[in-house]
Amino acid sequence: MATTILNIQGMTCGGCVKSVTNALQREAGVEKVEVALAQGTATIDYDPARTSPQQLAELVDDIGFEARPAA
Ligand SMILES: [Cu+2]
Repeated sequence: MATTILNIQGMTCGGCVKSVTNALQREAGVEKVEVALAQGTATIDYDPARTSPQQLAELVDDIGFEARPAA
């Protein structure tokens, strides 16, 4: 299991947090998602054999936000 942090732009309310959380949790290999609205981040525990930070960021982009893996 690995952990990654995504920086996410465009989240403004609890509904956004829920949308991002749901999108990430649907992805195979994602174990745990914690979205912090104030910081604009998502901390994700995932199986590196099944998904990647880049792919997770794309999922968030797909629902209308702008995400990129924190360096
Ligand atoms: Cu919102």
